[in-house]
Formats: sequence, structure tokens, C-alpha cells
Amino acid sequence: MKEKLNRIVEEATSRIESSDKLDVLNDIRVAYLGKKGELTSVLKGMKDVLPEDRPKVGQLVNDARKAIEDKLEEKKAAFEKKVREDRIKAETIDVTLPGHKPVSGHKHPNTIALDDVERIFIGMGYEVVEGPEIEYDYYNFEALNIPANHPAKDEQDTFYINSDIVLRTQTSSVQVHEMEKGKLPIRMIAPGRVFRSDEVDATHSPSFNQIEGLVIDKNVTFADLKGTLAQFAKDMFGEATKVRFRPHHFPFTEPSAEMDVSCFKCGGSGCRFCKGEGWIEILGCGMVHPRVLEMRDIDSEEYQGFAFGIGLERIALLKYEIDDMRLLYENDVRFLSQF
Ligand code: 2NM
Repeated sequence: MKEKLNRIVEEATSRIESSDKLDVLNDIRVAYLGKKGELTSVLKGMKDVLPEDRPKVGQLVNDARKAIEDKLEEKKAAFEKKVREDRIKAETIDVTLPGHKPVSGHKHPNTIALDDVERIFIGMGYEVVEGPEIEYDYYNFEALNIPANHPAKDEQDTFYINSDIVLRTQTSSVQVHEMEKGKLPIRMIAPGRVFRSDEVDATHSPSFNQIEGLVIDKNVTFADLKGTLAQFAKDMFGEATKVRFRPHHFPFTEPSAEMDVSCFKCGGSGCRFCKGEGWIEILGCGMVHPRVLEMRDIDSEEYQGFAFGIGLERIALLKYEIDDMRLLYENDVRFLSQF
């Protein structure tokens, strides 16, 4: 009996050793320890064993069973270990390999310039306000003191939807809406697209972007305008930037001026960039015409305002020394990816 059991254990052990799959281990378990397994049939033969020998033989069968079970467990653990190791190997990441750089987008030069301008004016307490691109003639012209016979109203300059609706030619219309709300003081900039019936060339486009600013409060003077715009110029073009104001005319401001900044390329001595001038024109501005205020029922004795208009593309072209405005509209990725 003992030999028989030893042989069974040996045979099972060698089959377990040479098994190469978890499934095979299960088959072996069934073949030896299952209901119809070899050890079980030995156990069934106990009835032929002398009663006094039964405890001893039972012990031997149990030992054999334990030996096979241990061997099965050992092999199973070895399989599982191998599976784990293979997985770890397959999933190993070499952190020293160089990474793949994702292609990232770029901000359009107009967007960068607009972000700069907005940041500067928000820093001075201004609100950014938007309004409709399609406007009544009234908001675009009449409320801004632009008379019916003004050349800007000519069909050659303005896109008319019908006789009293236009594509806005400036964003001042947004400021008229703001004044209409009747809440004072006002400190705002109105950025946005405007439309003029121009032929496309290096410096013109039928659609471009403006940022117009408006401040209305008590005791506002031309000195506030100068101080504000001089600070804007320094923040935008560098601390060394100087400004100068040249008298000009706009229907909606009185007095009116154009502001130049000292050339940020040569510092004012004159170069190709500023065409030898030392100065670069940057914006138009002025004290809001009393008539514009009165039309909005704002008492021009009590309240004064200053306003300004900046061409966004002009700023972007200057900042990046781009010499053709068309590049800003073509959206050629080779161009845009430089910014
Ligand atoms: C400019 C130049 C000067 C301007 C005036 C107004 C308003 F609504 F207050 F009357 N907004 N913007 C203005 C003044 C715009 O653009 C060159």
C-alpha cells in the first residue's frame, strides 16, 4: 500500500512538474484527487484493509493527498508569479525615452494685442463691453454727432443693409448704448469688428477691429485723457515710450487729437520702421463732444468725458513688425505658428 501510494505521489509530482498551463494543473487535480481520482479509489479500497491497520493506512493516504495538494499549490503559485512577472515586463515604461511633443495652437497676433490692451485697461478699472455689428444709422452716426451729409456716411465708405441699418463703421455705437443705460460714471472699452467699404491692400481691409474707450465722470479733463493714454503707451510699448498729441478733427469729440508714440524700434532718432519720423501714429482721441452727451441726457456742465479709438490690426502689425495686413486675415498656419 505504501509503495502504491508513493508511486501515485511520484507520478502526480512529475506530471505537475512538467505541466505548462494552469488548465493542465486542474486536470491533474481531478485525475488524482477528484471523485473518481486515483487516491480516492485507494481510499475506497479501505474496506479491504484490516480494521486495525485502517488508521495507519488512512494517515498514509492523507499524507499522500497533502503532498499532491501542496505540489499543486506550489506549481499554481509559480504560474501566477510568472504571469505577473511577464505583465510587469510588458508594461514597463522607460522614463528616460524622449517624449512626443503635442502640436499646440497659437494665438492670433490680433488676439495677443487685444489681450494686452484689455489687460492694461482692466487694470485701470475699465469694463470691457461688446455690442452688435449690425447697427441703426442712429447709433453709428447720428448719436455720435455725425451729420447726414458727412462723407463717412457715403455708400462708398459704409455698408448699408437698408436706408437706416448699417454694418457698424466704429464701435462707438456700443458706447452710445452704454450711455443710454443712464448709469454714471462710465469707464469702458468696446473692442470689436467694424466694417468699411475699402479695397483690400497692405493697409486696408473691409473688415477690421477697433478698440474704443470712453470715460464719463465729473471733473474729467484733457489732462486725464493725456495721463491715461500715456500710461497705456508705456504699458503697451515699454516704459521708455513717449507720447505726443497732434490736433485733429472728429465730429464726436472736441477738442480732438491724434496720439503718436516715440518709435519703439529706434527710440525716436528715426529709422526705417518709423520712416525717419521718430514717431508712430497710434490712436485718435478727444473730449466727448457736449452734443453727444446732451443727446443722451447727460448734463455736460456736470459731466465730461474723454474717448479714444485704437486700430487693433495696426497695433498687432507694429508689435510684430508685419508689413502687410493681409497676413492677419489669411490664417496661413505657417505664419500664425510664429506667434
Ligand atoms: C476715435 C477717436 C476719438 C470715440 C468717441 C466715442 C463716443 F462714443 F464717446 F462718442 N467713442 N469713441 C472716439 C473719439 C473714437 O476713434 C479714432
